[in-house]
Amino acid sequence: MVRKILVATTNLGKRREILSILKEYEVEVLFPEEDLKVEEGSCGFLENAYLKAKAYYEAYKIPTLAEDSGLVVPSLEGYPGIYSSRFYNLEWGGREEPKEGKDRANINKLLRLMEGKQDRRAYYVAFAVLFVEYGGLWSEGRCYGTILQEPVGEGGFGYDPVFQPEGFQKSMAQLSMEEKNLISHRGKALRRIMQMLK
Ligand code: ITT
Repeated sequence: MVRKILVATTNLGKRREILSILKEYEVEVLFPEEDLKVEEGSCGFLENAYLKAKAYYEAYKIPTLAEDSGLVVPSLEGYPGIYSSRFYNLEWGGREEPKEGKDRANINKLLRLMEGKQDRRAYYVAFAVLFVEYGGLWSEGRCYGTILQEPVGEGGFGYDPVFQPEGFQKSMAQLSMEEKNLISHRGKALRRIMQMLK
């Protein structure tokens, strides 16, 4: 029986959401004391989630949950995709100075590249991996929506101010954390893993 889960992420926005998503399950959630430098692979989200979970599991020997996520925009050939966290610094599409922080620089670049695009559809995707001694579990969650013309709202993190989830007239950053977790890629992926664990 898994009673403790180490959540392997350095991203504080993810940490807050994962804590809240896992609240309804009978597991103690732990965070690592130090951040390990984990090299990303070349095969995409699932491989990256697996590599993070495995590295932390090997260091701490506690069942470890990691996720790799991002924003996929089909009219931008799938970018920012696996590069979502450092999109601003990617040569593809031109670099953006992180004067007001990385999240803002990522958003500025995205809005610049979306100028004049008719097709503003996008989706968030999260691949979650739970690594345990005798094997592992993985799941995928998605959240569909569109890219707004301007940032709105203060909640969430990352691209949330410019992402309008399907069925809402608000940006993801205008939803409460509970509302976001109900529909988010992360909420769906994590609840699936916890269902499988049961
Ligand atoms: P860890 O690897 O330590 O978990 P990270 O932020 O580098 O942290 P990822 O490589 O998975 O994690 O990158 C995810 C990026 O995708 C994140 O930094 C945001 O830019 C974006 N993203 C993912 N989920 C998001 C969400 O719910 N809201 C807004 N942006 C999100």
